[in-house]
Amino acid sequence: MMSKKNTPPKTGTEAAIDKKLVPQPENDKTEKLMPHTADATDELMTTNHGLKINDDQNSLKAGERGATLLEDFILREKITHFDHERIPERIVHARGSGAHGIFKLYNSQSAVTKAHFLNDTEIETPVFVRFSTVAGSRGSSDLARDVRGFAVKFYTQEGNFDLVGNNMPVFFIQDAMKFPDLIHAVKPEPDNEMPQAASAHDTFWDFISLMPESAHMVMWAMSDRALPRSLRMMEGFGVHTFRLINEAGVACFVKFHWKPLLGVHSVAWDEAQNISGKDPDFHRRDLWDAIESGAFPEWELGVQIVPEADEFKFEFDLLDPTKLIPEELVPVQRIGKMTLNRNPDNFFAETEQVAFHVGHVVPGIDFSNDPLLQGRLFSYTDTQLIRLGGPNFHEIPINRPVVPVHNNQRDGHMRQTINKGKVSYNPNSLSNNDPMQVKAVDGGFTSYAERIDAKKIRARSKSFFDHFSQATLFFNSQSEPEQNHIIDALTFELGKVKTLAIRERMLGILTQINATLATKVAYGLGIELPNAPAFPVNGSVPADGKQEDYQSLSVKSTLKKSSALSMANTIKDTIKSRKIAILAADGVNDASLNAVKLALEEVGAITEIIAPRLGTITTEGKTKVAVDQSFLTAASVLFDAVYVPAGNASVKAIQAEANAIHFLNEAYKHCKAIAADDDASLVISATYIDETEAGIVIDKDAKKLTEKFIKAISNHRFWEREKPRKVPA
Ligand code: HDD
Repeated sequence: MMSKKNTPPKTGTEAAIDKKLVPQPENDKTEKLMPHTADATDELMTTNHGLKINDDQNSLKAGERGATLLEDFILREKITHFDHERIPERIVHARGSGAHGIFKLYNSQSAVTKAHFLNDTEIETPVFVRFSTVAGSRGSSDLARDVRGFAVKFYTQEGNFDLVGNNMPVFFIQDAMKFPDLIHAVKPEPDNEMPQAASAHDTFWDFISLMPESAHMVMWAMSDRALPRSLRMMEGFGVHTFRLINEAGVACFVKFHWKPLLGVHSVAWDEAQNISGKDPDFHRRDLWDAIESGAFPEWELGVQIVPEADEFKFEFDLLDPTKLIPEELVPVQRIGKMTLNRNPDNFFAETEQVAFHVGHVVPGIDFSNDPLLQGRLFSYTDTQLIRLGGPNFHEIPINRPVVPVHNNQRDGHMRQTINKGKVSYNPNSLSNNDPMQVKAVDGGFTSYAERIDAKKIRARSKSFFDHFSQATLFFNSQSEPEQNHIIDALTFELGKVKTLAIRERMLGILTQINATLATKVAYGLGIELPNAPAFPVNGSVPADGKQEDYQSLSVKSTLKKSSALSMANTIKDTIKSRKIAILAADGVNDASLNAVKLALEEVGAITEIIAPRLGTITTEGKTKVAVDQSFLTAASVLFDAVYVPAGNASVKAIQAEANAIHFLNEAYKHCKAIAADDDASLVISATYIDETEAGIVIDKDAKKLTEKFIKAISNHRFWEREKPRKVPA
């Protein structure tokens, strides 16, 4: 019998059919459309041209100790390919993590849109999602204070629909004309390329202090939303107002939302900075591990629908991307669920090469005139041309729609499709006009026939001039700890700014948002609070600029608070996939360890045993238990909660271990749930932990302890403990 090694190598298509394809195929047709994965298991090594390789260890030399020969085409092919392995990173959102999944609709939205995937509840639409930070390079830390990108590609039966959003519902600027300026300002400064992945520097705040329209977004970016606990615990927003169009051609406005089923949670700033050192891949790892372990992340897709007739009924302009529609005014209807259930096979091929574009829409979804959105409609294809090297990036497997593509576009760099026949134009008679354009009734895309009758003008609508009312609404809607975090973040960021005039100008903006906020930041910076400047701020108008572009209207939001804006009001009913550290050593009490460990795991939490050294620990009952991490490799910032079980020898060893005491103190400082068996309270007494405070659970009874501990972990954090700031660590 011929061995597998002797069979000819499989074609790409055959190899692909052996494996799950990208995105997961639903039938033979889609499978054939995406025959691009390769699995080398049990395969022979060849050059890129199919020649079997005999020696992959040595280059071809003139004698054993001689020079390498130019003739060595195998070496040259390998090195040349290696030399070209990198492509330019994304100009923004360079650092990202991706995952595959599916989207399933709850109930038909045919009343408002004709998009098939939002009409038919039977359809499971494959998706690929890429989360990202904005400012940092590809190798930067996940835990930078930053906006997170939340880009979803729906592979629908009518073509790809990309919802390219962020984890914040508004943006810094109102017009795409200012995007390069914003990004130049936030990126590392061009003379010394510092700081990496941080907005805490002069150029960012210089720009922001001159752009009052960014006030609302700055509140979000300085809030804990910029420090997510996990990508799985972030909201997502389409940001702009889009349009939905139904079968009858009736349009309405829509804002898209993603609501995470695990709730919206963040980490503390001190913690974020620590995580950046201990595990810069914290978010990427968390997403990967959750999917590998079957704890699939889920979000509900929400829509806020505004009939066209209501376009002017709000205090703000629906086209202004620095404004959100408060959920109190227009509730978010949850219409379907996205589940991420498969990690990419290859980071480069999928996560790095995926190309999103706000202009990828399907019939039933259309744009509004938001000037930021309009500029984005140009930018995304343009950026792929340089990044992915030419006009055929749509042929890269991750970017291919799951439906066939036919048109008269031809050739270009790295063309994959082999188009048959002579005809590449339309109209034609030689090929019966194929491929034929499609009538709207048969699914052909038609743009919404919005009536436009206007003069060409470079200007901004006065309805965009209210820059502060929603910034104030956001700040006022936060809980007290959340407000304190915003004050601390601004004090930190502006504290890193060297130019006094920039700090002062920013304080001028803060006074327009909230007097207490401005006073507290001014105090932290040790400078006098300036009198609130009336915009235009001195020096903010370019020599040839138009004064009115920089004015701000003084508008007060009628709504005083919006509860959806505060993470304090998020769901707190689960500890699924939360990471709990158990600090133990030889002599740990079996019952005290096992009862709590099992109970936590039963409700979906992940436990890890941290001990003085790796290997195993021996329990009081002489059982050997595997250690997951030592105090050298573990850090409290990588966990959600800590438990110290009983057992005389174990308790003594933990109490004597400086790193264990630091671990507990740090978890306490970061306001996490901490539990200890009553018989382990010796350990607690060696720390700064105040046993009487919220989130500290000490009990002899394992059952009672677990009940209280689980409740405490699901609360996420006890920010009220932060105030006294007793922990110097
Ligand atoms: Fe953008 C990438 C989100 C404004 C130009 N943007 C990019 C990504 C996300 C967003 C999530 C990463 C996609 C991925 O994972 O590959 N961008 C936004 C949001 C915006 C926004 C929510 C405002 C509401 N962007 C914006 C403007 C412009 C761009 C105004 C230009 C006029 N964005 C780009 C880009 C990027 C990009 C340069 C870089 C890489 C890419 O597109 O594919 O074209």
